Amino acid sequence: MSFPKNFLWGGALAANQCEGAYLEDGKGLSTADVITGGSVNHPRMFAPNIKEEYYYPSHEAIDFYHHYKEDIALFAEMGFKVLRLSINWTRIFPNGDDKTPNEAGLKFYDNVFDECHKYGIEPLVTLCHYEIPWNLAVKYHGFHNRKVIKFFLNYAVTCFERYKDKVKYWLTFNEINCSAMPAGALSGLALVQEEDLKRTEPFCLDGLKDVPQERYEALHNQFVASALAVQEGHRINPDFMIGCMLCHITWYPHTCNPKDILACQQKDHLFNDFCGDVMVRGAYPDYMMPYFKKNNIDTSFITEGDKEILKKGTVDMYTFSYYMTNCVTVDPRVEQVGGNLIGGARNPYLKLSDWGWQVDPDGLRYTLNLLHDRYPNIPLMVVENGFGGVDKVEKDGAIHDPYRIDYLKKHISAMKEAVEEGVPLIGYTSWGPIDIVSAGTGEMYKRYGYIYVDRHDDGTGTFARRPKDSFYWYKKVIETNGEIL
Ligand code: BGP
Repeated sequence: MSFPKNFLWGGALAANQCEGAYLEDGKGLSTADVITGGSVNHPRMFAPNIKEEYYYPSHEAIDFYHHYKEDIALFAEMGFKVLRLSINWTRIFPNGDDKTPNEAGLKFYDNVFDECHKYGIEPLVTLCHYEIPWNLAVKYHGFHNRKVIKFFLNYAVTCFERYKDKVKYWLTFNEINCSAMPAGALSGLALVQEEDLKRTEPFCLDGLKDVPQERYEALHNQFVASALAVQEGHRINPDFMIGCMLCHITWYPHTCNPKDILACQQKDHLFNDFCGDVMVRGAYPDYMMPYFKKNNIDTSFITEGDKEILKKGTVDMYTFSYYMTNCVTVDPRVEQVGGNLIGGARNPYLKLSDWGWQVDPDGLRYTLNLLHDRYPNIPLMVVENGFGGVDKVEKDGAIHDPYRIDYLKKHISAMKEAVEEGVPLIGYTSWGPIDIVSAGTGEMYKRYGYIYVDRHDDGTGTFARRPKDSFYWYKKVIETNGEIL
């Protein structure tokens, strides 16, 4: 057994990390557009009063908005079967609460999808990837306000109707489970408080006040918005495959101390299982109620009507990002490491990437089996995975990236083993097939691509594209359906 014949090989992008053209053709300001660039040592900042002296990576990004034809042609050359990208809500509804959509924005994505189909590439579209219209954050306090459910639904239905014959695969919210954590600030669903909006100087994302009651209410409203969108999507085109998307951080107990095991199970419940259970099984899981009670979260926001909506709006597939694993321990002396938005205890068996993430291909095989055991009735898709590293352009223009090939090879091989073990995996879109802005640090310096982009953190560069060694390697992988790695 090997990868299924129609396996969806491809790559994944997010609008605010690649498009640029941040106010072009009627686009409105999004939450991502008011976040500055940073680095591994300098956190990104909220700087809503746009000023010349600050650098906002989303404003130009890699200018996919004007280069999409060239980029999609390169993806086609690699043999992509699928391209995951997000629609920027503010291209369609610049303020989020507008009465009518912006035709120029709708047209842009028509063009992008047509270009994909020209090469037989199936688009996989995320409706909300770490950004919402800034106006919704300011005027309504983002998803904390139930009115935003209506605005999201209006946006989703507008997209479903417009692209019903061009897009079959949809995801509602990117890494929705990050909104369950205080770190959800970056998710663009940031619950910026009124006092923060009055600040004239940039302020750190991590510095946002965390109000757990509001955080869980906002997450709940996203669940309801997603479930309603799933129902509407199926009404508009019964062939749609609509998925949830989670940031799956697989946790291991640091030791076999039962206290570590219990702490690990709780972490898993709160971070990984909770959102998946609501979206796949259609109800809040039992373990959340005692947690809410213990943490003084009033759950009266979960109305009977909402429960019905959640039950009727379960997803057709479970998709997730996988970059690394972390450990959990009750022992405060154990060294901590960073990770994708959330860190954990150091695993002595794993090596760290340049950005301090623990590289763990076997963990992907384990995770796929874990998820299939938990949700046996729906297919899985890995919609993000990849290696953020530093690339060097040689004098002759070549870019040798054996570290990236090594990472991807091992992870694809782990997926293959999981498929052989019976996991219904239908696709793989590696993260950032072309270099894009990093979400965590806002850098271009951290690169994931098979295609190099001449763009740098000081805003210089020609935007020229150039294949790296991994480009030719991934082409072969797709050509042989994962047989030659
Ligand atoms: C995920 C996000 C992506 C992305 C990726 C890599 O959490 O969905 O948007 O960027 O992580 O993270 P980074 O860009 O910080 O390296």
